Amino acid sequence: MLNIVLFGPPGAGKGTQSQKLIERFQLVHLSTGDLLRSEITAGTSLGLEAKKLMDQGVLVPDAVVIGMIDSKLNANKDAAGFIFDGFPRTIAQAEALDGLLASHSEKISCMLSLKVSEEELTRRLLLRGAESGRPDDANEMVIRKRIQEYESKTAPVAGYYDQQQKLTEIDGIGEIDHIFTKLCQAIEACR
Ligand code: B4P
Repeated sequence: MLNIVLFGPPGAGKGTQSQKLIERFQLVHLSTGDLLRSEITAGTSLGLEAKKLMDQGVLVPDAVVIGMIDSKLNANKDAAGFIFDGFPRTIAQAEALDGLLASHSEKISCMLSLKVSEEELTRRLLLRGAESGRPDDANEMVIRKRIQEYESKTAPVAGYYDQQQKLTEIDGIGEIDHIFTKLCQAIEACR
């Protein structure tokens, strides 16, 4: 199996690039952001709780997202592999993911980390907020909070994979297709 963690701050291009990578490599896309937004749209109690946190720009509890990933792994046992988009976002989530994959005799192949400046992230997210109306993209204060959450809780996850020699950093500024080519090259190198 090819199991890729696509990593980076909010607005780095994870969702954008995941769409292209799943087509190229025939992988199952697991985005915890998308899974949480589906729960919100469905009006479940999990979705209602998550919405309060997401609208403030803070992370939802580890146990919630780990549970969602666990059930998706179990539902896709025949997959050629997975792209984890926006997960893991804490060290506890990274450790849990290793445990879940090990229980299926699997492991992470590599982590690809998109590097983008805070100024560019804010510009992209405000633009998307204006176009899509996504509440956590509409307000600059919330965007700054999401970037702070990333710096304090999520950025250390890159070190976790670096210790396992699975981390590749990619410049996430520039043409989407050019960044996609660099991601594909990095995936070919880690297969
Ligand atoms: P996510 O849905 O994961 O949101 P995100 O990180 O902001 O989006 P992403 O990074 O995928 O956006 P993209 O770059 O594709 O999370 C939302 C919230 O859910 C979190 O704040 C948190 O509360 C919660 N959550 C999710 N997962 C969690 C977890 N594991 N644990 C706890 N809480 C969790 O796109 C951004 C924009 O940039 C787009 O408009 C795109 O068109 C544009 N863009 C992309 N590439 C570009 C490029 N090269 N040049 C110019 N623009 C580009």
